[in-house]
Amino acid sequence: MTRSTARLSVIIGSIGLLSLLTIAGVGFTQGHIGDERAQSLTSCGPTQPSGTVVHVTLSDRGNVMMGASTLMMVSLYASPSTVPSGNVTFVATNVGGLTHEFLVLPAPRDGVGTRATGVNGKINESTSLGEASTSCGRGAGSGISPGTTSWVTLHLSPGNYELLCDEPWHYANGMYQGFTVQ
Ligand SMILES: [Cu+2]
Repeated sequence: MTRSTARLSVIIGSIGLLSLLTIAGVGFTQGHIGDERAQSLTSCGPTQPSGTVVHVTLSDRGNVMMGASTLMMVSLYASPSTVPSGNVTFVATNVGGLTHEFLVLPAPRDGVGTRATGVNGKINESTSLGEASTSCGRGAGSGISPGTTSWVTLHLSPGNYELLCDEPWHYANGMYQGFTVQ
């Protein structure tokens, strides 16, 4: 058993307890977060988006810290998920309560969701084609704050891609989606 496998086992063993804590946390804070979302969602976005526009929703429903790792309910939803080749403008809006990112990478050989996660909870971003990861602005940055939007335009060839968030442990908790360029 490798060190990372051992760590994964510990995490999986804790899911039952953490799920209960997460559900309790969501129930407690839901109303408050909802109010904040309504007030903080801004209208920032690209003024003249190039090519096909893909709207990406980044969301979460509370989280629980445990040592260096975090388990959470996070999701990434992009629509449409199939587009023609050429310029694609991704407009990513964070409707959750945590900071998120948005990255575009070629799909991994073994399929969407199969990337290895390092001990820091992040994937290897070296093949990233581009990202929208700033608050109310275009391109890379230090993350998309709750209630804000980031965007990026990429020229994509036909193929299979993976859209993901690489805040620590978000990918490992399912924050990715397959994306097809025809
Ligand atoms: Cu995220």
